[in-house]
Amino acid sequence: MITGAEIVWECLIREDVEVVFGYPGGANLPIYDALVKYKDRIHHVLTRHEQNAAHAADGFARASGKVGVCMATSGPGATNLITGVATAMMDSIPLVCITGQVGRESLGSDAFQETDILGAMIPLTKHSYQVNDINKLAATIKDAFYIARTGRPGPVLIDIPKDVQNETTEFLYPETHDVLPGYNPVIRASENELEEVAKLINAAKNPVILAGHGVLLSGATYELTTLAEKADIPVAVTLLGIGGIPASHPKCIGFMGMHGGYWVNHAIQEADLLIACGMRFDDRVTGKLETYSPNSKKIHIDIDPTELNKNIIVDVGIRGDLKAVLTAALPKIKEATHDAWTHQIKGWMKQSKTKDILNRKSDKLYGAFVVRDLWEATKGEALMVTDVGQHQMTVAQYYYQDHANSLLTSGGLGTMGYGLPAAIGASFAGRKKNIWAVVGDGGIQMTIQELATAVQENANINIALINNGYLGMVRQWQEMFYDNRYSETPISGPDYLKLTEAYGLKGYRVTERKDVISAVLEAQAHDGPTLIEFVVEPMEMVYPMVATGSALNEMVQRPLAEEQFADMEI
Ligand SMILES: Cc1ncc(C[n+]2csc(CCOP(=O)(O)OP(=O)(O)O)c2C)c(N)n1
Repeated sequence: MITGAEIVWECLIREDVEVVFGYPGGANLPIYDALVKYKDRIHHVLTRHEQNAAHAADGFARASGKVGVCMATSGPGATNLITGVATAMMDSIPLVCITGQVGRESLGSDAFQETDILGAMIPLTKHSYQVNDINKLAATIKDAFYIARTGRPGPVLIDIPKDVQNETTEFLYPETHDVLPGYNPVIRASENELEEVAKLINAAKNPVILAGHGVLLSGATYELTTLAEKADIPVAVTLLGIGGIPASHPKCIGFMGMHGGYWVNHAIQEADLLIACGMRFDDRVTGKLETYSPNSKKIHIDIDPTELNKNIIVDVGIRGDLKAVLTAALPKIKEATHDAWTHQIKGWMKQSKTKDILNRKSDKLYGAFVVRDLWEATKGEALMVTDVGQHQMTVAQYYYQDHANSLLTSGGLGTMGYGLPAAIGASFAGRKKNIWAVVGDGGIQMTIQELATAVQENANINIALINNGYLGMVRQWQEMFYDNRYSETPISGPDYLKLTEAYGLKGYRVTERKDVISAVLEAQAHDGPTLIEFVVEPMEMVYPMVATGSALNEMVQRPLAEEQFADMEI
């Protein structure tokens, strides 16, 4: 006979969980007490806030491809998880979140630290459980892992009343998950659907593949790249699709959407066929829906049927695992070349390069210069994590990512504060890559207490803090759409060098471009967490930009600066 609390750890061990991120409290004390027995088999990371336990589990999941696990107590502990869980839900990240709850006899009585976390989490999770019978605990945990990682991945909540944690029973871990009514994640495309896909691709003159997060989640990089090569189709990537095809691959045209490449958005608008792979036509990638890619036929392949015909009506919508669908479709696709189309896209690219900040000759330190030099110093091989804001878009634009699952960023929810805890989580994924968290001075101050976690764990992460003294992305919108009224966007912060010293990590400050690469190399060579504060130009803008309500190709481009190379070689 073992306790419910022990069952939790026994189940996690059987699910091959090696690391858990969490925070103890009254209602999960039995679980934490039982952990003492399992310490040699599971590592627990004490984050400094439950939100960050969820972000760290999310970063771990994205970097490892496994299910991330986080824990919190009832009431405020559980509600603190919410932002992290919602972040994971929007980006289809598999998590199992275990919360303590008040005892069953107190449920519904507004007991101390009671919240209806089950009710609160239902819209924010893929599935949620409250386990009121200890004999169902092990099977519920088994099902939770199965649901989290299969189909379209997502977070699953398991809320466990304290008395259930204390009860005892025989432990038996089920061999397989329960039959879950209505849950059938393994769907294959029909022959008819595949024929329709092939017919459209074989007839297209100006096709574009749109590669989303589903490419990474289904491990379809090879199949997608093969399709692009075989039928000579340019590939545009979404923010979370970055790395779905190597950035250096000749068929990869780059990042699409609000801050995507001018040439990428033009290609999408002018295409005669879009092949949308594991993406969801988010408003940040479509611009104004009514004017989106007006002359194209559209194929959409996604594991989640609710995504098909949700934002964009398509000609062929296929529910299925992308890797399986592409594998089945490939033999039906004819080899082709689209030279004129490729040439046209290159022409758009050339036009826009003159306005690229990287071609600006300047002694000033811009965030984009930092990211470009970080890319060079790390040879493009770092595992990149970002926070949310201008620097995030700059990383998407200028850290040319050749590897899958190597850019971790909050895409759907856009959660400031994500970067630092997610990088800590990623450091437990066992990948031998340098980890760089690029964060803004606003975002880092939302979860800055995790510097202590990084130090306690001696996490091998490097933080590139892009300090522009503003909530930069919001300031950018105020400059463009609110007549330069910088309402509540100037933001101060601590002396970061003193702060790193106080927390006990290695700190650097860089104010000139010439020092960027050497600082990056020095930080990387240091064993343990580091932070470099890059003091950058405060009024920098991220260009190009599609304003809300504009068509995708109505992009505001960077004005040419006088200091720009006039006779630049492109
Ligand atoms: C939790 C949260 N609150 C508010 C926002 C709105 N928001 C988006 S970007 C941004 C500014 C971010 O500033 P900073 O972290 O300094 O990065 P920068 O844009 O300057 O690179 C804000 C406030 C958000 N995305 N998330």
